[in-house]
Amino acid sequence: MRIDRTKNKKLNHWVEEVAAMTVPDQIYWCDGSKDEYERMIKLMVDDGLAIPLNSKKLPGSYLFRSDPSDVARLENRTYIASRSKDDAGPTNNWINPEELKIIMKGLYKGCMKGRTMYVIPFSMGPIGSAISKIGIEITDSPYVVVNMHIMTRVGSKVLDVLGEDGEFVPCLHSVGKPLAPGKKDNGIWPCAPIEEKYISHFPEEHAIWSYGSGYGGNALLGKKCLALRIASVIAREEGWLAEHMLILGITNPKGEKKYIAGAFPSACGKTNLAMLVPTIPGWKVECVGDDIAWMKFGKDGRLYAINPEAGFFGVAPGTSLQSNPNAMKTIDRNTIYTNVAITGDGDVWWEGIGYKAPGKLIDWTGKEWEEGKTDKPAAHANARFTAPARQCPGIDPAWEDPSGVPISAFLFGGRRPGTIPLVHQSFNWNHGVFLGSIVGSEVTAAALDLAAGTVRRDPFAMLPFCGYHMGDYFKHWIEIGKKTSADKLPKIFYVNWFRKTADGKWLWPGYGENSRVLKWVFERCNNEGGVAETPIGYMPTVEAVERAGLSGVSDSDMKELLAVDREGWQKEIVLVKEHYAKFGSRLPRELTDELAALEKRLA
Ligand code: SAT
Ligand code: MN
Repeated sequence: MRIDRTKNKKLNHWVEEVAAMTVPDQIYWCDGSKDEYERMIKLMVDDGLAIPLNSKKLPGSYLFRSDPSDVARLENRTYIASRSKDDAGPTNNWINPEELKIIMKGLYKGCMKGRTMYVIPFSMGPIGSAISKIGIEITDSPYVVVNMHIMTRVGSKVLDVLGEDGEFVPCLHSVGKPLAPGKKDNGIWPCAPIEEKYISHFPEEHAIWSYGSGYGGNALLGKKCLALRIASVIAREEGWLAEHMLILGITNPKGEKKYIAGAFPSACGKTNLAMLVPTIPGWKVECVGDDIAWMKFGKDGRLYAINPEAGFFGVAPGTSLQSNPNAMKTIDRNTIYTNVAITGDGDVWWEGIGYKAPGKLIDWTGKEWEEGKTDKPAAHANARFTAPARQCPGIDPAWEDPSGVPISAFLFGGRRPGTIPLVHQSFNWNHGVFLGSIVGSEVTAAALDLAAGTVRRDPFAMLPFCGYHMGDYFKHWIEIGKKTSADKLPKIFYVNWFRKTADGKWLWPGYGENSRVLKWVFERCNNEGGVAETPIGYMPTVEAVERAGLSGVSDSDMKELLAVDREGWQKEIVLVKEHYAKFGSRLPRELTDELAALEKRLA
């Protein structure tokens, strides 16, 4: 088969090669049009894979139900196949790239029989921005096509930018379920058995091969695979940052605006923070992105961030008008829902939506479900919405600015019921990198084979997303701090919305009230705000966190939230040493120095 659909020879050749290996019935080049989106949806409705939702309540929205084995990212089937095992480091699964290619080529052989092979040209970031990157995803899943339409910028314009010899990241994906002649999916979500699923990254080649899963980050290859794992590798080569961070703009009552980026492990309310509605009068927060930030130095020596994505792929359960009103308004139209429950009249429902299930539902597995009749949740815990970012009422006016937005502060945080105060600020850049390197969240469920109460370290919230050795990644952050003057670097803060009292009650209300902490962060960026120097960093004085109009947080609560728990930190140091030991000689000296200095200050 000869392909001459584009001027880009490398792309034509790659498409030919993949088609020869996977043997699809036909090849379709995506143009990103609305018409194309609707045709794909219709195809899936006709095949029983998509269910149209109530067109009055949720116009243009559809429900998909995945296979029960294909409901989330699969960390243990995700590989970094660098030539040397050492370059993948202790936090990644490594396989020899040659061996992996033999295995995967075996799986890809004829895997698209009976299906259409879609070629999706997409841009991560505004098309043509100097910070953006082009990817081409080849997939046999129309579900992936429609999701990529929302999550990235798809279409012919991308091919124009690519030109004859432009660079792209090849992203190969198959659901791994060839169809016999004349057969259709017939309402059954296509995927391969778990032991055949592979989500593979070749960091030296900047290439992605994914097989066997149709869900989320395993299949929408622009997101975690390209925008984090491969981009982190490219960012290190080129001297910029590809981070698992939300980006928000915050404006004070005088109209002064700053942008803040923040990294939090999963299940810490990142999307809620990105879309926060402040409770303090006169302050405004606007959303640039909820998951990923790419940052490069501008001519003025400051870091400028873009959101490489164009949509939100958010967790539905727990999203309500109380926890995230902006998200609820974003997903009331043109939204793809996956694995939520539906009501009798074709509306969606999930645990934590803020109201009781209205009568009998159909749960995410397609079975009848009634409140109290079963202890299984109606929506899968990782059920998702895919919605265009432009639909968010709080979207920042500069969210598609090709030059990005200037970042004034970084936030790090996790779920920590003890030890870590509500907020503290690093003394300087390297101390801030230290704070990022020790990010962790307390494990709640019996997940991950860790006892409840254990802290799972998730440095920079990048544990599953760093495409190379985490020790080298820490070093890269140290190096970034040397590229400009200290006053131009973002200030670094560690926040913790999840402090509990000894008897297990939340000390801080969270959600919109977190704006009170953002206000202090904002002031610190202007070298203002009441501040005390402590052994762990700069902390707000009790009066410095605005509490007017806040109920339920007493002076003594505030003192507890802003105390330096020396004993707790001494225990923390022991754990950080264990954590650091994993990185061996690749752990930068600067971080062991920071740890030693902290230990000394606490003594
Ligand atoms: O499935 S995604 O990787 O896109 C989202 C997540 O699990 O963090
Ligand atoms: Mn994420």
